[in-house]
Amino acid sequence: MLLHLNSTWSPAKSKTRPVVMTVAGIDSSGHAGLHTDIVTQRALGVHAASVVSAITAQNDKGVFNLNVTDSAGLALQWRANSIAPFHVVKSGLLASSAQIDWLGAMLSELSVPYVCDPVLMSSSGASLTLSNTREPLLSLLPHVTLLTPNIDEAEVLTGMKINDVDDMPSVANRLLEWGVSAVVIKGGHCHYHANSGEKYCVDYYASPEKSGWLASPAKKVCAVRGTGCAFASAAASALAFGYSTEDAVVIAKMAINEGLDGGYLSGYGTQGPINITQFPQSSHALPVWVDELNNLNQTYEFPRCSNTSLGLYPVVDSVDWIKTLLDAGVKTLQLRIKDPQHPELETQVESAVNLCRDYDCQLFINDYWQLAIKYGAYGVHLGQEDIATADLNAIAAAKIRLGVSSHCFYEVARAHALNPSYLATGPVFPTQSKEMPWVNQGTQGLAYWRHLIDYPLVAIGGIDEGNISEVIRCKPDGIAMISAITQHHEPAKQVKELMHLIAKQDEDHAH
Ligand code: 3NM
Repeated sequence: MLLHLNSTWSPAKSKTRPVVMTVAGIDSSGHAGLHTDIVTQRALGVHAASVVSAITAQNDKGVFNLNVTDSAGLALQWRANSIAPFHVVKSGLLASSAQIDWLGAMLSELSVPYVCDPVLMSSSGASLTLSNTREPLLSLLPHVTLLTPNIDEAEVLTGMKINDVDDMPSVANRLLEWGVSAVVIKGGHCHYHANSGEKYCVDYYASPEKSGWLASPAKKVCAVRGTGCAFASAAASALAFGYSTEDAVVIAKMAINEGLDGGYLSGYGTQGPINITQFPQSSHALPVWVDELNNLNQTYEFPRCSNTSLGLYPVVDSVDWIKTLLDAGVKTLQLRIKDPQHPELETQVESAVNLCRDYDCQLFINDYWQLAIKYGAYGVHLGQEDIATADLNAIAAAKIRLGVSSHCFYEVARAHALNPSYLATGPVFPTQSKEMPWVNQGTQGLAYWRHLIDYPLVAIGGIDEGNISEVIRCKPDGIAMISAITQHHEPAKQVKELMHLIAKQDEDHAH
């Protein structure tokens, strides 16, 4: 089940939590390893069960002792934890080939996701394993749902060199060829310098279905450790909630960004731990997702909506509908004609644009951005599939507003890269008007996005007169609807009543 957590959500209120089983080592300094895994997983809202692979004596200066658990000890911890179901397995330090072989045997009997953080050495540079574990780790790769190496680890595993970020995709592809379902190579201090002068921390994600770059502006932070453990733990927690691997890496990057801001020096050393304290929820932590690294050189400046309170936002498929709704007083509209072969497509767009201009109504044309440019529409609304193919520069140059659909963290991060005029999020409730592979977000999900997103936010999907009050309480800027208007026996009356409800609650909020 996919769970969205709203801004006031607290793990303590939740009676049942998914479980992540982590196999990793204890770092006595408390800066990394299992300490970081447990703190991060609990902060994100899952239960952290653990299998201790090794107890290390270490600090910022080095590793002074490595006490490795034998296979019988590992098996007993695993078995003790297995009396209850667990939802994801996460591994950090696996300190010997015997431990890796043992974990491989356990995983071959399981079907839960497995996040592998291939820890090979401490950040002080000291080895943390009894022997070279590269070969045994390679044999684990076919079990891996998400592999999270840093640059050094990706180089050791593949034997390939990463001199700069451009080298990351071929290394990730090699790891996919070797059997992992998805990999994210964390760029760490290997920054990307965009033409704008902005320096980005970038991670490269690849799976057979999707690939792309997660980027956040590089920060000046104190010397924190444990970021690798925290990233993998946050991603494992997200997978335990049912998120996809793309969403999991966006959530993990957000958690890291928040945890870096909260990082501190521990008092007895020159370093300290990353400090993740919550399921991520600050807008500045949201990375951008770009399909190509070069897209980071592109900054878009779509005009803002004149009236950012978009209000009731009917989505209709003809000029006849538009006339009716303009007369009823609607101020934001979308023309959505799904058939590109529609015989009157172009005249419908032209008439709709002219009519809405006369009524001072913000009209968005769904999909047909060339026609929107040709007739000078107020805005264009694009789905995620269209982002890669539409000429966004031409839309921006025509000074046409851009609205983008989103359904999950990955899509929000991808839209964020475009700096759109508004972001639509859905489906809030079950809808019959569009084929919908996405889980309903509910009002909890909508409230979460409202808290996180700085853009004008449009709620869509399954909204009607029965549930609109719940939606209004989440304070989206626009409420988009199809069937509750187009299938109503008195659409003009329906629209007036819905607009009245929105205006009334807006007034109540203002007082
Ligand atoms: N987009 P109704 S839901 C066009 O979630 C559309 O992106 C959605 O229709 C999304 O108001 C949707 O009848 C259909 O449920 C909305």
